[in-house]
Amino acid sequence: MKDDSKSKKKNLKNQQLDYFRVDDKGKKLTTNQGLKMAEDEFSLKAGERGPTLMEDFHFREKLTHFDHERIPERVVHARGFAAHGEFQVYQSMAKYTKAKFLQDPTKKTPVFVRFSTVNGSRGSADTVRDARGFATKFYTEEGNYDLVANNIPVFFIQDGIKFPDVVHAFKPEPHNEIPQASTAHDTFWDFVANNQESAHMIMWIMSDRAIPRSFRMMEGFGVHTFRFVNDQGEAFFVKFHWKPVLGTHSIVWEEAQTIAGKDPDYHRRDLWSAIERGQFPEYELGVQILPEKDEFAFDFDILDATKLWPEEDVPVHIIGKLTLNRNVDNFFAETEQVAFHPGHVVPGIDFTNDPLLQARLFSYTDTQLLRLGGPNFHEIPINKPICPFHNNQRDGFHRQTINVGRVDYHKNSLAGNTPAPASPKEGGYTHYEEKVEGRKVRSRSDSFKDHFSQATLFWNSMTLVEKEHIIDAFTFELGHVKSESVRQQVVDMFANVSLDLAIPVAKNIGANIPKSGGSTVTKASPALSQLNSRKSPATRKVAVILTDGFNDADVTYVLKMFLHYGILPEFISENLGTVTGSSGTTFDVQHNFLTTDAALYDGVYMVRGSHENVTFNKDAASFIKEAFNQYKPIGATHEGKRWLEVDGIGNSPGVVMADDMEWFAQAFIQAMAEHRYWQREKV
Ligand code: HDE
Repeated sequence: MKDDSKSKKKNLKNQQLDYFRVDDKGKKLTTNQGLKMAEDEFSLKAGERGPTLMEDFHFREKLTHFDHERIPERVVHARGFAAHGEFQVYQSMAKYTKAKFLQDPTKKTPVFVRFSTVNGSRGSADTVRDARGFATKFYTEEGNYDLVANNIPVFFIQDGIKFPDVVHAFKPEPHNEIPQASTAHDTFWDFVANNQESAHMIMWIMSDRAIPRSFRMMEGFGVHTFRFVNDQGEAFFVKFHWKPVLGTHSIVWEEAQTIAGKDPDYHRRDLWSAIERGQFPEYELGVQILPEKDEFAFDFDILDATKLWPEEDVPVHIIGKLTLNRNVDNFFAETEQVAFHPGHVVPGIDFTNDPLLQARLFSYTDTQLLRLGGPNFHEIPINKPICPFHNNQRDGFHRQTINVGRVDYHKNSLAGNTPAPASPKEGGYTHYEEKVEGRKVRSRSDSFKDHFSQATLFWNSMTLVEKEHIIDAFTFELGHVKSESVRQQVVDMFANVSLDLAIPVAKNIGANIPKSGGSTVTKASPALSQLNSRKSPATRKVAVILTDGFNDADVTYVLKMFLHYGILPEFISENLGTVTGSSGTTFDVQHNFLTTDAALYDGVYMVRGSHENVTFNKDAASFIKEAFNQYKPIGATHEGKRWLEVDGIGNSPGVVMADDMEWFAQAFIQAMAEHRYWQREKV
């Protein structure tokens, strides 16, 4: 598998980045001016115990550079992780769009994808409750196209002028900068209660969608309604979706909290190591397409970013595949410096009048000017188009291009009036000629005023267990809100979504039961429930717990089956080093119970061995209990079964015990594909 990944790596590189890659290994140390230095440990001093001299240019250069190593973190989506890959369309989309990268199924377009949390700082934990960013830069032959998406299909607000308000409210409170990367505080919920357009997004944020299992198991949504335009100038409304091939899956809240402490880099590590192993993450691109004549065919406004198009009403057509197949060489140069912008489009992709989208078209360049220190950020290798680009823009901080010649204006005669605008036939971008008329007003169309119907649609679409998780999440969040008034306002607000939601939450947090509320919306959209998503045992991580003297043949057989299904075993024993079976087989031990936690695994396989250790046995029993309470598959063979005798775990759903190894392997792998056994009562 490894060799395969290496050869793919070679083929799929974005060639232009190669030019900038520098490998320092084996080289002599120089200053930034290229001067070889004979000493790098001691500053230049007047006498061995004397003061450092101003003359020491090497010391000054090294320290000055270090002092300036940080740039401002992104104001939102500060914590992120990215990888390179490729995109390939399944069939030509010429009927709907002239975008060249969506025409030819044999063509691979290089991409760079950055995943992120929204709220926390750069150093915050990966598994916090939050939306996730899913931003893709397609390096197309017609210029860069950025699909700057989230893993939630709707947004908190309808008009971009409110973005600073919602972000101020969800960030740590300004007087004491608490809490980090969490919405469980007064100002956020005060915003929610007083800006009720947030209701639908809040339902998603309180759901399991906000605690994904992996970046590899998240959907992505363009959120806004965009436009496709074909060669004949015909336009269609379009919504973009990414569907992960492994399905959409989450962790449970207790795990999210434990992992935030045990492995704050959980999602980073997961993505990085999947790519290193050659288990390349894959996502299919889906589009919902509406002809222009259907603009007003719905009971919501398609320009309203707090609304989704139910997939049952407007089907998602799968049109291509994204594969992430190469990790970055350098986090700062690539992941930190990449600059996305919803306004980076190519011919065939255009905007609509969604007021949230319109605001984004301003904000993203503006933010890069500060973050990346000037107007030339498009020259940073990760941002540079792979096609040639020419215009009369010049100068500015950190300019790299050396434009030759004296003509830097348009129109001109001295350079034959070049660079010259390209006609549409030559690939020149023209904006879709939408007819627009109206008075200048600061107001919102009445068609944007229903804030609750789709929040209820979402609630109606959840299974019982997903609903329970939403109630628990509201309880956790509001339980951290100090203001009784804010708590009550939120409960009363969500009574408009469902009393089945608002009443239990009110009880849990000691608020008054709402006197009115309820919804007449009975519609559900099964596509919104994650439990209807694809399931697979592939890339799931199993803790294999064993001691010396285990049954070699049995364990080897099960591991062979794991490998076959792409399941990843990790060995836990008394000590790191090796563990030895009764016939002498040895395995490398990655962890003991002090260095890991059940929350970090998708399942547990209990092997045990002949060696008995009272403390280890006790720790093993609590490890199993934790995995059991997180509804994970548990398997045990031979001696391992004795660990399951605690608290009647043995007879529960998703617990596989057997001595027939063939049967065991099949049943346990099937249980791994099931992921969670919600029907279990906690012990
Ligand atoms: Fe963003 N957003 N956003 N956003 N957004 C940024 O741009 C903004 C919105 C999204 O990995 C910033 O370069 C406004 C929706 C992602 O680098 C900033 C509004 C969606 C990323 C900005 C929105 C997103 C950003 C901060 C409302 C889902 C991370 C740093 C009008 C479709 C990209 C930066 C990356 C980042 C502004 C709303 C997705 C400040 C004003 C809706 C994935 O420019």
